[in-house]
Amino acid sequence: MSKVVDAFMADVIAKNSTEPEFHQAVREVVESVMPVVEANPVYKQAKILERMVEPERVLMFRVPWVDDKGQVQVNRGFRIEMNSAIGPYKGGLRFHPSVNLGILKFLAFEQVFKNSLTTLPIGGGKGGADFDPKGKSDMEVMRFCQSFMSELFRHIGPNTDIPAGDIGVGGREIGYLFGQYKKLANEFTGVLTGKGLDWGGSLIRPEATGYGAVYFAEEMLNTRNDSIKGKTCTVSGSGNVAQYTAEKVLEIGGKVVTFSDSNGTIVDPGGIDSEKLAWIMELKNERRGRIREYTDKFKGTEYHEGKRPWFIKCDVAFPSATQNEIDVNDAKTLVDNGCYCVSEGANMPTSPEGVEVFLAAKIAYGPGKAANAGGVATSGLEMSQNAMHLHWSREEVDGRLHGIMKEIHRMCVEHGRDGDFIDYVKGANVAGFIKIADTMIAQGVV
Ligand code: NDP
Ligand code: 2IT
Repeated sequence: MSKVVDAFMADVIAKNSTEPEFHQAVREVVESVMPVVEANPVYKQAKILERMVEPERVLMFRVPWVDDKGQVQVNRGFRIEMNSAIGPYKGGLRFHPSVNLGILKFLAFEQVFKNSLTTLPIGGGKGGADFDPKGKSDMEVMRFCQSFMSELFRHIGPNTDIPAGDIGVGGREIGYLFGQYKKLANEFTGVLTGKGLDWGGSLIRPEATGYGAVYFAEEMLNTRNDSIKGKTCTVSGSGNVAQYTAEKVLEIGGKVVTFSDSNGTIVDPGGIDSEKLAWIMELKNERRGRIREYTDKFKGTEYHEGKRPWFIKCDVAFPSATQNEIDVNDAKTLVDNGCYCVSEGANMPTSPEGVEVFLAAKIAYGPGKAANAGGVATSGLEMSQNAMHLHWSREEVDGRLHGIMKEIHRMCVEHGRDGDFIDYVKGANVAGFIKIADTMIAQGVV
């Protein structure tokens, strides 16, 4: 089987030579699903995998804007419309200086399988820009968002392509993007998700990715007659996903001991309680400060410049920052220190060698496309509410989110069980793949 995979990957690499993250994401899926493809001549004849790795459409555009000093700035904007077999393109926008075509293609590819797992009718896409919101004024962010949407608006729509947030794109950015879309399209419609509550947003959407990652961890632990209650958890990042992961861990009775950002990690051996978490939320979301400030505010805590949280002993780890933030050594350190559950809030946070370490150690390892699917699933619920011109209660949305995470877990178990062990990587990839592949066959060669 590995020869077939290598031959397939050689073509993907030759065609997309400068996109290592895309190769990484594709290889992981192809390794899982090649046995299914080889066993089903229909998939082979229809060249399903070959079609899946080719985006349906790639948009790349200039985003010019004027900064507060009156200087003209130019960024590069993208939207990858990856696969619309089961529904309109759906996926977030990332604003970060590291954004390039390959990173967005890896994210769009992951999104296709993730969205398939949500049980909802949503295809996959991703977009963004190499714009760095750090240190920019509100007005600069607004002007950038307006310029970005001035091009993007002609390509998206509530039944075509529905962007949302990701790194660097939260409620503030969605507001500016929505305002500009509405002005240009002359239409008030659910074209973005993650909107404010007063203008079509859904309750629980801000919380959904983090809550979902904890629900998924709890499902994985339940298969081992265990729970997060009383467990020590490490969380990386300090943005949207990290914050609501911590909130749900605390609610269940776990202890959160770390947060981080791209500069370093804070460690609070006594545990980050809900008051301290509220302080972090205010620091990050209102004052847009850095996580190191935590150690000035709270005594008996540590800041480790340039470090990620994985050297801290824990039972459960929630990587919630970015791709490849757990390398092979981090994975070994986690396992050696007794970590036995990893639930990925971030997209592809573990390197392939790190994943091998987790699988070899037979820990409960939930890959991002399953564990963090609660965010996009709740975006799907926001779309349903917009389509019905209705607003569901917190309980209604959270109940549906929880049910979807349980169902994703069930599908992973169905397709990933190997004796007593559950290989969630295989389970998620195969379950996500079959639905898309069968749909592509039903719809013909398009
Ligand atoms: P935010 O922008 O709210 O927060 C991102 C956090 O990650 C920040 O603390 C940031 O630190 C840190 N981070 C970002 N890039 C890097 C980097 N290169 N190295 C180290 N730290 C970094 O984003 P989200 O919380 O929304 O997203 C976090 C992850 O979750 C991403 O992988 C995203 O794709 C994924 N995700 C998000 C969903 C959502 O609904 N928002 C849904 C599913 C997955 P700093 O401030 O220093 O940049
Ligand atoms: O990676 C992701 O799933 C997201 N950033 C959320 C996408 C969405 O459309 O809500």
